[in-house]
Amino acid sequence: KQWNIAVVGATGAVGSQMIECLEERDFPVGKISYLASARSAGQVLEFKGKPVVVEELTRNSFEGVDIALFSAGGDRSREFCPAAAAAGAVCIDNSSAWRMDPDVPLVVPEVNPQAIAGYGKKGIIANPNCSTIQMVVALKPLHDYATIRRIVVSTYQAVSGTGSKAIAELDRQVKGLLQGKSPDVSVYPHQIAFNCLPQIDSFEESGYTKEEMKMVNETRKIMAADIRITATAVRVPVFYGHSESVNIETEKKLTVAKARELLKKAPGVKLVDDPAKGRYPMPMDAAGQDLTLVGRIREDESIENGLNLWVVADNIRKGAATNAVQIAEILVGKYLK
Ligand code: A2P
Ligand code: 11C
Repeated sequence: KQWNIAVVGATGAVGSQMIECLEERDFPVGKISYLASARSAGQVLEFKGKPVVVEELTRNSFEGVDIALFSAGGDRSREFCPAAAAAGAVCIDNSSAWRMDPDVPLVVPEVNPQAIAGYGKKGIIANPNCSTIQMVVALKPLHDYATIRRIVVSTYQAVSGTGSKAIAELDRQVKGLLQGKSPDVSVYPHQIAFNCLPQIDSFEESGYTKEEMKMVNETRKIMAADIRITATAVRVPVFYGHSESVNIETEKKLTVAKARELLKKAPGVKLVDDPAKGRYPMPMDAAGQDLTLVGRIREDESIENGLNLWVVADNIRKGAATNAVQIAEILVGKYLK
């Protein structure tokens, strides 16, 4: 059977990767529609070599659509997911709009595929934040074995997480600065080229950013409601690939050797941990593929049962588009008729 798919935000950084993932993974697509803002309507893109004209997103865009992949920002998801669901489409939403809704499953296929079963309540399944996805892919096998009690995570996040305007801004700033020009700063509050910004998204009253609190709340919803977790999220001048320094405290002792053994066979994970040979995960290796790379595994000698890890993945692929398409694959394989 083939399925009619709508890609909402088809012209964006994540939307265009969703299209590529559908092609690469040979998803059984019947009709495909590309939706974006009025600015892009009429633009011609392709699907498997055939032209597809971009249409303006409206409430009437979802007639006959089986699955709508949303990545056009939270406001569009809030406004249009209910219309798409009412028209009979299942929405897989990459924005943060619906993630914490108790009637919306928040899914990472390697971690909690069973949650997809609850898709019918609102007709919406949420794709977690990119920094959450790669962290729980790496931690789930360790949690199953040793029960993680506490996580301390610091992120090093690529500009592609912000979207195509931020990719262009880093590119422009680097080129301009190398020519001695003063940089234009528009997407981020400060220059991002040759700099690090300890702010991703806006600040909450607590002093944490929204990005940091997404990691806290989403991890609890996906993996374990009672896990203690604290996060610091930092934007770095990298185009593709988020990196994370993750410290965990476990209930049961977890040695480096055991962690490596568990991660070697974990779904979606590639162990890259040979420090003597200078091998460890780097964003330039993670970019363009779908696995979460894990390395630099060391015991945290400051506590009884602690481990440090370095976790890297392509934020646009596994952190967004691939995860959404994997959810769609399970949905059509197991749930949709
Ligand atoms: P458009 O290209 O027409 O602006 P990115 O995350 O790379 O910035 O991409 C955002 C995506 O969301 C783009 O496809 C963009 O379309 C789409 N988008 C932004 N605003 C709207 C809107 N008001 N209605 C529909 N799509 C939108
Ligand atoms: C970033 N993680 O790297 C963000 C992007 O909630 O889906 C994704 C924001 C989200 O900037």
